[in-house]
Amino acid sequence: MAVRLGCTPLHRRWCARRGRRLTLMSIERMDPLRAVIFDVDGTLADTERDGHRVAFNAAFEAAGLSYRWSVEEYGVLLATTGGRRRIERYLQSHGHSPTEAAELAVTLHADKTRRFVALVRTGAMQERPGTAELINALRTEGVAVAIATTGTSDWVRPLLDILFGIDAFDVVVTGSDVTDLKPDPAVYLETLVRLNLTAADAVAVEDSANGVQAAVSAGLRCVAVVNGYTRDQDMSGAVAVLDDLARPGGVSVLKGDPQLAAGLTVAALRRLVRVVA
Ligand code: XBP
Ligand code: MG
Repeated sequence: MAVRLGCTPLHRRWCARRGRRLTLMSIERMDPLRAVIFDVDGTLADTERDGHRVAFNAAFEAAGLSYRWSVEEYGVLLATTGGRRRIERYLQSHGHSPTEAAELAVTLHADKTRRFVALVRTGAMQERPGTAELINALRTEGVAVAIATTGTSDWVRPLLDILFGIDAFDVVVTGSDVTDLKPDPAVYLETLVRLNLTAADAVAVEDSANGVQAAVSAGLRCVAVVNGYTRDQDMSGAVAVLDDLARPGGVSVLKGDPQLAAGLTVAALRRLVRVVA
């Protein structure tokens, strides 16, 4: 467990010398869990298969291109994070020149983003079970809630607002805010800067190997909550792996503390932030 200034003997002596009592703020600082940083796609909502994939295909069709990404093929393409980069690489592997692929990817991705926002606004994207309850519980207990996603800001904000209310989040960092996407740690490092916290103060919740790698490279402890696309990925960097955040009757613990079978709670996250990475 990281020892924080607010709970060291030095800090107590410092307070005593100045005639100050340990204030409520100091006591709050004793909470080892200061923030939980959530990924969005696949973690807070199952957006990929029936959301982004459908919007990518509609954009191909509207542009007069015959490409269609099947459920299975899309699972492989997800290895490339970032929708624009995903399209660009795919087009290059299908005979488009690098210049043409790059230009087409920009327009296709802009159209895909508009279509995905429209889909989100129909209410088609649902939060994963237990996410809203966990976010509310964290807020009630004074733990900051943040977002670190590769997704584009134009759809991330409306989705978060519809599912949880945008005010539920203290910090939202998206793929539009950083140059390097997951598995690069940039989005997590930027989130920690905006939270004004160190990695020892927070836990990340992710669904994919790329996401776990990004969080762990930023020095964070990370819990993976897998889904159909990510269940068989390498999650060795995660301190725990679950098949869901919450489920009546409990979740399956694929790695980590068996107590997590009760689901991902604030108490469980407090235990995880103490795990020696
Ligand atoms: C999500 C992504 C994104 C989404 C599509 O990764 O890689 O590209 O698939 O969103 P993560 P955009 O969950 O690890 O953040 O089209 O806006 O990129
Ligand atoms: Mg994800």
